[in-house]
Amino acid sequence: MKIGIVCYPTFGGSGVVATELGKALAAKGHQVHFITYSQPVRLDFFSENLFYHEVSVSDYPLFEYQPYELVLSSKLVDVVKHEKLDLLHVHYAIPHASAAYMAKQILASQGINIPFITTLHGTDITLVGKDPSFEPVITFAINQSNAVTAVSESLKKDTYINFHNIKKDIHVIPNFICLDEYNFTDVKCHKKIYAPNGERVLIHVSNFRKVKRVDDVLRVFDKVRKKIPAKLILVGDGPERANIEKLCRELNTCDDIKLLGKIVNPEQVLSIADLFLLPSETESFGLAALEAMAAKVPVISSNSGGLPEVNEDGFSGYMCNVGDIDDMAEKAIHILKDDTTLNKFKHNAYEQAKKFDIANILPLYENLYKEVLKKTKFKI
Ligand code: GMT
Repeated sequence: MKIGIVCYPTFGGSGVVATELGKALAAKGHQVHFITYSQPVRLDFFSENLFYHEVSVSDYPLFEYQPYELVLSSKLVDVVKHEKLDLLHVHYAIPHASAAYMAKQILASQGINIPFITTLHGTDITLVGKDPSFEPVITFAINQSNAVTAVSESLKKDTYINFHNIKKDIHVIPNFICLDEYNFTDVKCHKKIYAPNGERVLIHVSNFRKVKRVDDVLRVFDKVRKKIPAKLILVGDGPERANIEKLCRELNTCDDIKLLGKIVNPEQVLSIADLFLLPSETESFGLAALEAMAAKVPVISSNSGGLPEVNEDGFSGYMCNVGDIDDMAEKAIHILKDDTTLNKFKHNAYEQAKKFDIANILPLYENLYKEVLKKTKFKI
């Protein structure tokens, strides 16, 4: 198949999922064309089946806001036509689903039939999308998609709750992980850099937005290190960074915390950690938790959104109510207190990650593509 993928090319989980999906499809012999405003961060190598088409919006003094969606639609028309794509798969509804709809209509007027699949990732539904300033367009674009997927049962449910006029049947296809990329042998050596005296290493990876509750990460860590020698690694960056730095000074924990900034492939740093903290307000799936488990790191997460579909309470880690830092710290101390318990949780975390191996999930997307193509082949 010839597939066009539209996504946010930056550090967000939806872009990571879209890029890894494209790479896996290309490895299976499909031709994959990424259509985005910059090269996806994890698309940094050559493959005969992978192509990248940049969407560039030219600046004009009249535009206070650049019309990205229109330029994207035009680019989609061009790429579909000239690369003879079979279908488009857009990740994150805003504004990708409506841009795909527009391209589809333009192409239909030229006798070209291009179906599009929309994958809902989270905040496009739970935060931004349900805002009245977006809602009618999102509802329309979802209904016009040839198929819609959501990354968890929880997100599917939230979509029907937040958008009353959705008529589409939503397929749940969970996020996935490429387990082969998590096979490190030099863990002990790297761990010494951050934990020279054998301290336990806690880690958090996110885009440091309010919804991630990074301040809870610091407070939990503060409680843990009062009982167990520990270090904290923070990977990522974002709007809460300044508040986090202020809080670590207030708690007097800065010497035990390393802020590493944005890291394109966090697998290696995850592999030196003993415990991952994800106390988010909401998380449609929590790809970061799955990445941690693939690196054999148990997870203490909140129990909101799709997290219960990813983290198994008492097995791959624990789940606590949002904001319950005492409970999170208590569960963290339980996991970290001795090597036998920690190793059991590490083993379980990896077992849990195996359920989401790409080998299990990729066929779900391929089958959906085939189904969509069969249904739409002769329709314009
Ligand atoms: O809202 C975000 O955090 C960004 C978004 C993204 O584009 O990375 O993340 C969402 O999609 C991820 C991939 O499907 C999920 O793993 C995250 O849970 C989800 N974030 C939220 O629901 C907050």
